[in-house]
This record gives sequence, C-alpha cells and structure tokens, in this order.
Amino acid sequence: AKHYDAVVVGLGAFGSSTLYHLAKAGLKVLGIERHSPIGHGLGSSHGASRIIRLAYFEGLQYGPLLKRSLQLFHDLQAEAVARGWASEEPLFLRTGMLDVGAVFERSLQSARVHNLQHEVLTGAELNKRFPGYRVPEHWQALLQPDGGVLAPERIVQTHVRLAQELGADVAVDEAVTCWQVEGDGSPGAGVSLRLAAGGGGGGGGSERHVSAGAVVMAPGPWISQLVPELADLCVPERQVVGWFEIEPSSRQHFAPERFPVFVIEESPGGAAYYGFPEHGDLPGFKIGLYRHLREELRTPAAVDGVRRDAGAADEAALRAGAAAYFPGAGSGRLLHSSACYFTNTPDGHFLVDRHPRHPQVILCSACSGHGFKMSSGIGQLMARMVLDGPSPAGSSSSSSSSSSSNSSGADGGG
Ligand code: PYC
Repeated sequence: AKHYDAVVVGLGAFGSSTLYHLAKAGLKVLGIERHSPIGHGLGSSHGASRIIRLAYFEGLQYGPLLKRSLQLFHDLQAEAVARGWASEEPLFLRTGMLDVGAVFERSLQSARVHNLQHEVLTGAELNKRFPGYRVPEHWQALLQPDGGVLAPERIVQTHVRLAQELGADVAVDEAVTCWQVEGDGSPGAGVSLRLAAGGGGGGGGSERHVSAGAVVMAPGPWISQLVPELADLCVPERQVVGWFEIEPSSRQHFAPERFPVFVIEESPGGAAYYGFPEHGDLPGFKIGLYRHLREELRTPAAVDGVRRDAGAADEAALRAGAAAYFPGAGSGRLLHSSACYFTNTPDGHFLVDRHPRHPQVILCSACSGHGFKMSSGIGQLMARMVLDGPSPAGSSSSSSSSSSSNSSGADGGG
C-alpha cells in the first residue's frame, strides 16, 4: 500500500483547505473525494454563495478564528490572482452583513468584545438605506462592513488545485470503506484505509489500500458511516435554498453594492432566514432558512437519496421569508433551487477534535451548517494538529491498546 504522511477524507470546504495547508507544510498527502468533479454540488460545500461575517451571534469564541479565516481567504484570492486563475467574480465579495431582529443583541456583543467595526440601525433606518429590504421599523440591526459573499465551489477548487501544485495526490470517485489503526493501535501507529472506486462513493468498483501517519476525516454528512459512534452526535439534515425572480423595477436594489448579506431572526428561536444580493452566474435573490430543522437524514440511504431541488413545502417556506421582508422578490418565480446538508451537533457548534481512542485520526465534521466561512482557518488548524502529532495529554486516546475497524465509509462535503 502506498504510504502518505497524511490522508484527508472528503474534499469539501474543510477537507480541501486542510489538504492545501498540509501540502504547503511539505507533507506527502492524499485527498480522497467520493464524488466528482472537485467542487461538485452533492455535499455541503456548494450553492454559488456562502456568507462570511466577523461579529458572530453563534458564539463569542469564534472571533479569532473568523478574523484568521477572512485573512486566509484574502490570501487565497491573492494566490489565485498571482497564478492567473481568478475569474471575474472574486472568491470573496465584500458587501457588508446585516444581523437583524433576534440575533441583533448577540451580534452586537460579539462586535464589541472583538472590537469590530459596526453600526446599529433601526429597522426604519435599514429600510431607507437598503431599499431591497422591508423589515419591521422597530427592529434593530447590526451592520458589519466586514461581511460578504464567498464563492464556495471555486474556493474548494482553488484549495485543491494549489495543493496539487504543491505535490498532493487527489483521488476522486473513490470512497473509504474501512479504516484501521495498525499494529498495536498506539497513538504513534499508522492508519490503513481501504478505498473502493466508483459510483458516487458507493463502492463496488476496484479496491486498493493506502496507509498514513495521520488521517483527517472531513466527510461531512458521511461522518457516522466512518465513525459509527458519532451517529447520534452528528446528524445530517437536508436544507434547501432558492433563487427567486426579482421584479425588474427592484433589481437595482438587490445589487451587491446596495444589498448586504443578512441573517434575519424573527423572534428568539423563531424562523430565521439568510440571503444574498443578486450576483454571479445565477440570476435572482437567493434565500435560505437557518436554524430551522427541515428534514433529518438518519440512514445512509436517506443521505444519499436526498431530494436535491425544492419541493412545494420547501418553496413555501422560503417564499414566506422573501415575501415578508423583500417586497421586490416575494412574488416572483422560483428560478432555481438546490439542497445541501447541514450536519448538526446537539449544541450547534463544530466537531473538530482528535478521535478519542486514536489521536492520529482527527475528526473534522460536523459544522452544524455554519462552517464554510471558517474553512480556511480550520484547514490551517488541522495541518497544525497533524504536524504537532498525537498528544496523549490532549486526548483520552492513550489508554487505547486495541485497533478499531469501521466499515462502509464514504466521504465528501465539509
Ligand atoms: O453561517 O451565515 C451562516 C449561515 C447561514 C445559513 C447557514 N449558515
């Protein structure tokens, strides 16, 4: 079996960035992706646009990682430009970000704690300044200028392409079906992985084995097929976004210069929407639901068989948000829709840690639907964890003396 310093399982947002940082550190690395092409729309790292913002209502602890990640996306963009890869749309488009309604207080606290530039607006002020919006006048909103749109597919592709230029091997249309810590299973032992080719990662094709000093598992919704103990901790969910036609007379109000990205939460724990200006290749106003459970996928068949466009109930749920707060886009046709996975932990935070028994295996999923914006920073952190090597003090793993075997794995998302 071919041996690598490190193998990354899943080349979505987290995996592709990890692969890049490992290759940049000079390691001999392999990235494995169950689908193709790199940057495909079958996992959790697609949809033409993702939000990035620094003030973070999800938790004060994310501040440093968000700042680092924004800087790393700027660096990535600069690398792409230097190599002549940049297309017209940048990897990061700064539009500003509006945190509106029930998320406002927590975003404001985050902005203050992390000393971030911000403005506080009433709903009335917001509506006047950004005429694409119509939110209740008495609501409050935080406007943070350091917010905007990331281009997910092209960021994943750029990370992988850079990693390949630095010597990384990349396997697509291959799935990990089994992994095992070698020898006595001690923290310093290598890991062997069985890969099967073909068919969207379902296996069935030819098999091969590789081995590695360390493995980073970033398979998104397929994590519990690789680490079955996580089945109740990391639960995939289907989420749908839609692009609604904008009335011609309102189109100017949805242009990136006049329309910050947003999260609107109607009441604490109530419906929450997020969305984007019109930009890029897909016309229309893109809106999604955040923190609103839609459809849990608790079996491999449910994950792989997910419906990938909007049904009538999806459309109605999205249109409710568009109609309530965006008068120019609430009654137009649904032009396009797309489903992706959130993989949710019980507390809504990330699972990024060493395997409790095998510290040479690092678990880098789930991200509970809000990880893309931190993927550049997470990849750098994963590379550091691999370079630092297993640390018995940092994990409960050193007590393990037996090797473990997990079957039917797959990879992807991020
Ligand atoms: O992280 O901004 C975000 C987000 C919005 C919806 C899902 N995640």
